[in-house]
Amino acid sequence: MRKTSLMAMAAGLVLALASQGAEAAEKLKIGFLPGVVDPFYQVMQLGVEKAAKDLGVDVVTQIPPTWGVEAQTPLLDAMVARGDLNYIITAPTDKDQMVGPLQAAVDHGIKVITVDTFLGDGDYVKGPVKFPISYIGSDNTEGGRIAARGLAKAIGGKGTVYINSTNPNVSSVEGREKGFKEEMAKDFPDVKVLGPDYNLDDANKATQQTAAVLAREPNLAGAFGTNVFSAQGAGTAVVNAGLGGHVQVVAYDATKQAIELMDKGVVSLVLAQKPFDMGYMAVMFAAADAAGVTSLPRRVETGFAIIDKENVKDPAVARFIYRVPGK
Ligand code: T6T
Repeated sequence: MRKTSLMAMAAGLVLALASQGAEAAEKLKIGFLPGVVDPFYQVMQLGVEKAAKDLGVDVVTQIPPTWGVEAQTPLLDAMVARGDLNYIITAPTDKDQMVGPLQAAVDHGIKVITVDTFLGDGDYVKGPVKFPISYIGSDNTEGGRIAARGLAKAIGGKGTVYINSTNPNVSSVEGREKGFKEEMAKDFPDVKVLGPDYNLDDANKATQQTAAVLAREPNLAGAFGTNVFSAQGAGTAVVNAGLGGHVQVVAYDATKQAIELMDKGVVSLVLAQKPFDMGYMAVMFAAADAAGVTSLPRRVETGFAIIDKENVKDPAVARFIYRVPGK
């Protein structure tokens, strides 16, 4: 969704909140708990903060230094213990293990919106987990299919490709792996898929893992990095091995580094998610819920910008590269 139309919706919401009386707007306090420190969530935070400013709500942000339930749960527990939050906007770092801690937040009267990753199977109407107001994020299975088509095209429809990913049981990357494998099996029978290896969201580990695959598979044609650190590691290993342009890399997440690797001919396709929109919309949803809206969609797909060498200079596309002022 374009930022301008988000702003227009927010303006309507401000009026709705105002008509409820200033008190309701003043009372709203939101906790923002993303997955980890990375450019994707930093851009999401910009969206959260912009919406909070536009809508006149308070936000408290806690960002786990590393990916995982062990790092995220204590921060969540501390948010709940504050006792002053009405909503928590979060990216659960495990689709099953974060159900209990987030259910505890709900039991303390805090409403939950998940962004980027979901709980259970992501179907908050009919699935096993129903308490979040909504999931706002990418259709990651579709993103995996797009990545597969892009990589298959880049390698001429045949050869061996490799997936480097972060962790099992994370809805986002799991969807990407699934979509990628399904699409290759369906439409590209001459492409063999290796992996995934799990790097635990560590770019150095992703580099080592990809280097090991390059060493034992001299004919490797391509690699798919399923997020910022996976793509960074895969790209770096290809560069270190002097195989830029010979081994094609598809990168999920539009970091500056992924774009630089595309300029060097190492990365052939970059999938930009819309983290700003995810953050902005999540705050809007919280405000709308607080204003009494009872028909909010339980799932919102925010879409992609698909970036390649041909369109990377087009401002309509380049605006989706993850840019964090001062970083
Ligand atoms: O790819 C994003 C996010 O969508 C995923 O859930 C976790 O990794 C990132 O934050 C990128 O590092």
